Amino acid sequence: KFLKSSAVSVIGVPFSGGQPRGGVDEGPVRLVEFGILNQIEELGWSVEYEGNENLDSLRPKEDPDTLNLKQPKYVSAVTEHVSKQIYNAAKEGKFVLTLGGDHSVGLATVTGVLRAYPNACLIWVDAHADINTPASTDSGNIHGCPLSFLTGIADHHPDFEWVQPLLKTDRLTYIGLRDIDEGEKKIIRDLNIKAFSMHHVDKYGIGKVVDMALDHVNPNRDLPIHLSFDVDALDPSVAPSTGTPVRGGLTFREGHYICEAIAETGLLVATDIMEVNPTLEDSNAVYQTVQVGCSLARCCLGEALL
Ligand code: HAR
Ligand code: MN
Ligand code: MN
Ligand code: MN
Repeated sequence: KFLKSSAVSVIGVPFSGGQPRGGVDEGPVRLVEFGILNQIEELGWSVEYEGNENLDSLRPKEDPDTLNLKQPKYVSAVTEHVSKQIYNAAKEGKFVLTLGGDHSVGLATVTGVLRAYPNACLIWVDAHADINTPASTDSGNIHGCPLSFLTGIADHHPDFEWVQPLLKTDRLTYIGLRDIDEGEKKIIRDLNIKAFSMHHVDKYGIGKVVDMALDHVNPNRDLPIHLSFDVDALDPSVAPSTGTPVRGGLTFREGHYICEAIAETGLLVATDIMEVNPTLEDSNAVYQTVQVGCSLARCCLGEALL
């Protein structure tokens, strides 16, 4: 309904500056090596991929912690830059598939998508809520903060002046949460953000949870959808190679069901596959994690639809 062609723009963001562990910057290249581009082509899409850009040139000479945040200038420069790539692809009516990289890159994807589609809703699939503010973050890792900037609840931060509060809190919903900081719980409660934790997945089943999530953010099924999928939403037995695994996550099928059901709406315009870190755990774990990243992406692009 919203896409103007059957082109997918694949944007690799080899970036790890939003958190302390190296290796997540190798996520995109490993997903591509595994064959994600050909797999998407086999589904009938034309694929545009410019390669993984070298983001090192955006690294500032000095980047002191500022108002609790670590590497704020680097994260800001990379995400502002990438947001423009994503906007350009989205406004041309291409499906945008972003391969992370850590989840600070959500600043870029959500901004780019919402500039192109101001009414879009966001489904954030994650073990974590990623809505800490500079004031509430304990870790200072910006991958735990993107949604506070995007919703405008973050306190002012001099390095993130470019980020506009384009995301209304009633257009945001979560699936898969199970490791939320106290400050984040308060934010979610105070702002009435619709969140489906693993408790809700257990209670209602994934089918009902996705229906309820869509009913909340997209009640008439007429708005574009952006899906941001952090692979740590999956159980560590399914996606072990990620920086902050948390037990008790989504099964293989639950993760894929989310992608399939959203694809089935015909409203999905952008997907992020984030936090694949192919340097963590053994080679079998890496294989499993990269493979699941690819299959989630394919399901978003209609693989399972009959
Ligand atoms: N809430 C914690 C923090 O802010 C952990 C954050 C995130 N980890 C992620 N993001 N992988 O989903 O530091
Ligand atoms: Mn995340
Ligand atoms: Mn996470
Ligand atoms: Mn935590």
